[in-house]
Amino acid sequence: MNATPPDKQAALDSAVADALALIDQATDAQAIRAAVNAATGKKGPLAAVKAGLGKVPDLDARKALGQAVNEAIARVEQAAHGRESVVKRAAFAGSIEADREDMSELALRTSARRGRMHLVTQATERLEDVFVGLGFRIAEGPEVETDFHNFEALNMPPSHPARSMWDTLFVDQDPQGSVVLRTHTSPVQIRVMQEWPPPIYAVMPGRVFRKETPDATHMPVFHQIEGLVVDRNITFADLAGTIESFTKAFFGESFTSRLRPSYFPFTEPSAEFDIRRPDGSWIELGGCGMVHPRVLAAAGLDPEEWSGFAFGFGIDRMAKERHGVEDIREMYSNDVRFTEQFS
Ligand code: FA5
Repeated sequence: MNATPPDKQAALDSAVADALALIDQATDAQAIRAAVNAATGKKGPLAAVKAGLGKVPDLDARKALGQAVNEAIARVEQAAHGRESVVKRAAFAGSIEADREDMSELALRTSARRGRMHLVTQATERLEDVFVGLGFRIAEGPEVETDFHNFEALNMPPSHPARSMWDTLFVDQDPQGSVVLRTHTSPVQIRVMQEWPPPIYAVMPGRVFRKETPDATHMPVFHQIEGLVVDRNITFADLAGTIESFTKAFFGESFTSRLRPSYFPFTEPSAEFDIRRPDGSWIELGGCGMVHPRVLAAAGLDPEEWSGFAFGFGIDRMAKERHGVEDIREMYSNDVRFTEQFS
């Protein structure tokens, strides 16, 4: 069998090499097909060799050359197929990358961004738990109060000097001065006594308002929890015992309490309630005392039959003490990084 003439074989080899180089560089199916067509198409080098077949006189030589041309075409096609599958896989991988959804923000929102209750809410709920454990019921009253409940029924008639103990915010409503933003939770004592028949064991948490400049221990809007006990034969010892039990339950066994003589128009005798921290320092948390007979009478109870004690603690100050927060204003900075420190 005659071999392909060397010059023809060289032309075929160089045409195939050119085609393979183009195919190798192609990055999409279109470019691959273009490279194939350039080599095998009608005007391509392989077609030119093929066209010369008729001029080969020897039959065997013609056959051999025809076979060589077919082999050259097959090599180009094979290379094209191989390259096509590589390009296809790359395109698929690229489309997956392009379609990828960034879920990282979603993950952040569902885990790290889970909310926590505000320190004051946490403290209020804990206080309620402690007092419910001691046998108290929970009551609430309005934040916008009448002068009667906020002052008068609490033994502070109009122009009583003790009214100036609270820097009052008035509601602009006629008759002027008759409606206030409650300055303390003590008016809820009156409402509870008016509604519930004694014996009464109640705590009344809520928001209160005073015209005050914020500083490390004061806010113009803050929270108190009022306590009221009305029963027969209630003494100051009951008050002191309740406050000590509460101190240990809320702050822990390493804290103790003391009562310092003080003055409130609605209690007699009255006291200030301080707690002693484990480091020996004292901090004032609230006022307390035996319910004044005039207050019992104003709420419709007979002071000869009933006696009681009351207290009012600052919840924000308690939360501050319990968590060692330096400045009460930090609790209202609305900075999540602050709140997240407390679970
Ligand atoms: C009263 O408001 C009385 N009603 C308490 C009371 C109730 C006495 C029942 C007797 C019987 P006082 O103004 O001292 O008292 O406030 C009580 C507590 O609220 C304070 O000890 C303090 O812990 C807290 N407090 C007062 N003013 C502020 C303020 N501006 N910001 C944060 N906490 C405050």
